[in-house]
Amino acid sequence: MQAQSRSVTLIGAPLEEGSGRRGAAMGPTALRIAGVDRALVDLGHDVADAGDVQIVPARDLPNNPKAHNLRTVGAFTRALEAGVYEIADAGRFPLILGGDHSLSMGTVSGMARYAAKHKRPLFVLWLDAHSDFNTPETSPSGNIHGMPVAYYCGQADLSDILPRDRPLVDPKNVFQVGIRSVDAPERELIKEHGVNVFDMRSIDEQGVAAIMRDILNKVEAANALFHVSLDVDFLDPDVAPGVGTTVPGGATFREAHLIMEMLCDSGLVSSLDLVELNPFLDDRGKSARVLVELTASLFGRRIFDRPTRAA
Ligand code: HAR
Ligand code: MN
Ligand code: MN
Ligand code: MN
Repeated sequence: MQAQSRSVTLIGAPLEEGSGRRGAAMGPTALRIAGVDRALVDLGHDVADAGDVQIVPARDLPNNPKAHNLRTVGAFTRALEAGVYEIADAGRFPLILGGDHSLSMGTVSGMARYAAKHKRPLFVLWLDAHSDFNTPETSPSGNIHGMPVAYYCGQADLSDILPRDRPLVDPKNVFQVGIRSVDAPERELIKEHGVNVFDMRSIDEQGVAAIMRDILNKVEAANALFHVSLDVDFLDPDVAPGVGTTVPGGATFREAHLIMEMLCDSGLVSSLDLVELNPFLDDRGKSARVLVELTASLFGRRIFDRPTRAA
């Protein structure tokens, strides 16, 4: 199958204040140096780079000791929500270069607004070692990059940050794959709200192909828009060491690759975040290059064509 040619807009989100350390703000630069734009152009896509998102200071937001740097994260959330919505509404594919994972509060919210405009649900594929479903109340660290799913699903309070009428994501439409680090109160919230979790044990037992087929069938049946959020720590630290929160026992390069190829074949993906890359901790650009390779696979790079799935 020849992958469809797409119009893609890159947008950088140099945000690190949602994580507990410095370095992720260099992520967009590293991804550009690793050639994310060139990889897509070489595959025949129309690529525009909107540069880094411009934030407006959010001095109206409260300081919350349980949600560190909420003003900075909130400013990025507002700018990314609007930016991603506009890119999608112009008929283009938003590709967000992060930045720590708190940026997904904005990107997913923007796609949720775009989906609602077209009366479609938004489904989310969350590729991560972590569930990121803490609230400021349950978080052991106060770092907002452990909370974005709770925020965009409405379990943490978005109403100070975005207008109250903004659509939220149904937790039952969130599919998390690769999970291997969940805090105890976070686990209770996940069970209570019906987030779909495929942890590393599920990958070992079922394999990523069966898991992805199941998820893609649900996206298709719901006629949903589909946002993919790829956290570097989804991958095993041997594959991608350039991240602040490595957790052993992650996905292999081949598993990640197959997921991207299946996403490509499905033609269902509407937007993509690349998050948590910390170039300061990377090994000679290795992790940035892996992210670019995986992005290329999602956009159609392949070794040989495969027969299309029977309709
Ligand atoms: N669960 C921990 C916390 O909330 C660690 C979260 C780390 N998050 C990320 N993103 N690296 O997935 O503090
Ligand atoms: Mn439209
Ligand atoms: Mn994450
Ligand atoms: Mn993570």
